[in-house]
Amino acid sequence: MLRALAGGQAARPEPAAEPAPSNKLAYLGALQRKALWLSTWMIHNANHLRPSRDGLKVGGHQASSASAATLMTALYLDVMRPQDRVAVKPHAAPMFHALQYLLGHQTRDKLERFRALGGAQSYPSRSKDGDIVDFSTGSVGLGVGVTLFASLVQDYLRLKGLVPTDGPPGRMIALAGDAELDEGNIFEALLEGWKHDVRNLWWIIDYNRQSLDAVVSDRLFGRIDALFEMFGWRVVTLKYGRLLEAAFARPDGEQLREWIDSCPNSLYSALVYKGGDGWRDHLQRDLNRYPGIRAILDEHNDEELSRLMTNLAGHDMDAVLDAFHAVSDDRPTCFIAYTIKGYGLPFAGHKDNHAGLMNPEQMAVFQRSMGVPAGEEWEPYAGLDLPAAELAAFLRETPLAPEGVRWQPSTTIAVPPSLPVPNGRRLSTQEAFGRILGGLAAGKGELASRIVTTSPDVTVSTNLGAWVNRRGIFDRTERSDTFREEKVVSAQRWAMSPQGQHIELGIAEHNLFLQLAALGLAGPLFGARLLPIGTLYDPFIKRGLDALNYAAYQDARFILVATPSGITLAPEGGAHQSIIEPLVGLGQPGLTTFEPAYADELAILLRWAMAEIQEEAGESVYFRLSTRPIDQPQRELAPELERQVVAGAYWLREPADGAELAIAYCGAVAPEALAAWEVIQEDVPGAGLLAITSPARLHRDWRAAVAGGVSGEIGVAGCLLRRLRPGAALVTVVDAHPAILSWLGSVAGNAIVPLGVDHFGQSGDIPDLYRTYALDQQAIIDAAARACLRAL
Ligand SMILES: Cc1ncc(C[n+]2csc(CCOP(=O)(O)OP(=O)(O)O)c2C)c(N)n1
Ligand SMILES: [Mg+2]
Repeated sequence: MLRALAGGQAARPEPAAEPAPSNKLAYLGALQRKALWLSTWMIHNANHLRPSRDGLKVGGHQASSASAATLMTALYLDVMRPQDRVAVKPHAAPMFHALQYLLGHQTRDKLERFRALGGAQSYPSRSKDGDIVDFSTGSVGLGVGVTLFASLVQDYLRLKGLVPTDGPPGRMIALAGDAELDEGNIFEALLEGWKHDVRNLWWIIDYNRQSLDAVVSDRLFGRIDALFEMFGWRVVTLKYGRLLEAAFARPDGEQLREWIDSCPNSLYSALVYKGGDGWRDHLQRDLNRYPGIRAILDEHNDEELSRLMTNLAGHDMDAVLDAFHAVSDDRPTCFIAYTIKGYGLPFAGHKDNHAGLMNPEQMAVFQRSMGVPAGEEWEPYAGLDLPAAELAAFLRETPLAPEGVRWQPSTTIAVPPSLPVPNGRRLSTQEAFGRILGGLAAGKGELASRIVTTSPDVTVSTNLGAWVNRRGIFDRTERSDTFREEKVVSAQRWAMSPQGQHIELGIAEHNLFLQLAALGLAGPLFGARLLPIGTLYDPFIKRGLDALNYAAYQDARFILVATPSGITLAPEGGAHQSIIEPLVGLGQPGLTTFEPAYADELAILLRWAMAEIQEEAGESVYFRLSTRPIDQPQRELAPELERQVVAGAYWLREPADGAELAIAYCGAVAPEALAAWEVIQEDVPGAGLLAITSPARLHRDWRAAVAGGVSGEIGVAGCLLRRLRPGAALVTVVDAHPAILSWLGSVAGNAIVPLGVDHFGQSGDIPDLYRTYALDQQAIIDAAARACLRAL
């Protein structure tokens, strides 16, 4: 095992000057015991005592919780301060709930309904467990990563004076499973954090050397400490507990250390599982090489030997407290805490224990060993050998005990009734976006001061240039723009300072979404609302999709501007053209998606989005924009039309009542749809042209309307399409997968021919590509003819 960092008892900072109260260790020891009991009992109750109606195993992670019992008890009941924020490793949720219960922030009812509807969640969840959770976790690696970006957000707010700075900053803490470090996103975050000189960050690795399938290889962790140190982190290794350290200090005791250090992970784990006689057997076999161990074997019975050999520092409260309290500066710190998965439970160390559950017989034995009387399983202090009143008083004094301190209130930022529409006869939506934001940057209002933009190395090419020129790039320190100082001409200023309002990221879309998750939680996490806008290339949404889902899952609020997109990005070819992203936008909970065609629509929608992300029941907003300049309608949008733009669709050309045909388009193909409509309406007088700004909103509205059970209710799309004859022909056209609109055929029973792209793109110009992929004027006219035939 223990081979991994053999000899590497890394520098542990000196213990804090202030001594711990003498009985603190006893209280924490007792409460840790209770938290272990409650975490296992809540899982047992869910699996064995609650009646099952579906025959499914309920599950829960007794071993993962036990592994983190000491670390989490130390954190929650002693070390953490109200301003600290934590991402708990997903599979320690039961331990988390147990500790919250002891603190008085979780109810017995929810524990009894662990993993049931409305009960404590399987994995800590902001949206389901509420105010006790800082960061949701579940998809391994993301919780760890988001803490890094949250520390950057904290700096951003403090350096600008947007939050009080008289108190110390919070520490952003991730309690990570060791296998989480297999996820690449952690290292992407680490690189980005180094560039931004992140502070106040603690990553505590529960190094139990087990993942889901088995015991992990010894090799990786041999490099982990060096890797963190390379990025400027302090590494504190918590390897051996006090008992083992004392044994090593005996004459020849070093031989025991050597034996353990050279023991492979899998053998150590197997012996943990086998217990005292297993250890004795193996140690005796090695006495020739390590004769100094004999005295230790002679002086310990099997039970004592087992306790000694499993005395890793991650289960030694004294060692854990010392290590945590010793860190008082803001340097990012990685604690590698050696632990045993399932510590204290019958399957401790067994390679298959990840989803293992104690059976009723094992649980009965465990209950006796915990001294918990039957019927008092949920009692907070039953079976502990310290007076309940003292434990309760100790808990009341812990810094996290007071109610209502975690989620911070923040004020709403006023959004003006309208944003100016960029003028120009020909514009792309991307250019319009850049100009609207550039206009806001020039203003002095509070709205602009709360906007923060971020982009993974595509700031300029997604048209954030004007914004950045005016508002600057954020950095903890002033950094001059060398090109400007050297008088090299550039349209783009690139100076950095704490006042900057753009966070420039390296190319890693995962990082962008984690950054947006953290920025989008600035209100509840730190008490100051930000209006984050992230830009990226549309096809690379796929690159960070799990992190986008993660951000949405925890209800972080932000605006995502994805551009360029589709085969409309013609010469760029298939590698840069997006196809399925609008479907992602439609399917992703927590996200509202728009694909406007014209600048005036975008101005309305961007304003709406800034208000929407601040609504209690609002969502984040995703815009899919294009680089194709198109002729702009010269018009004043009436309030009713504005409402329709937001609702998702309006008639660009009204149909006659009972019309035989309509063309519905979305986004950059507007000119082709318009040109086709002009030809078609000569043959089919009264044909309509429907402008769709949000397939996603239309779909959601339609679903809600038909699910509502009101007879004849077919929502916004239905009301629009009802203008046509029942069963009339409908052609939909979009530079994306056609499924994004093809469902429209079923809204009012139209004969539909959906056009769109369902093959990889390729290089070309727009006329060639639109012809090849059947999006051009002729393709629309042909599709209309086919739809009319189907509609007969
Ligand atoms: C992204 C992702 N992939 C796979 C899983 C399934 N999974 C759950 S736990 C786990 C292993 C976790 O091991 P570790 O992080 O060491 O946790 P611990 O040993 O503390 O339980 C895996 C692969 C997941 N939750 N998330
Ligand atoms: Mg593990």
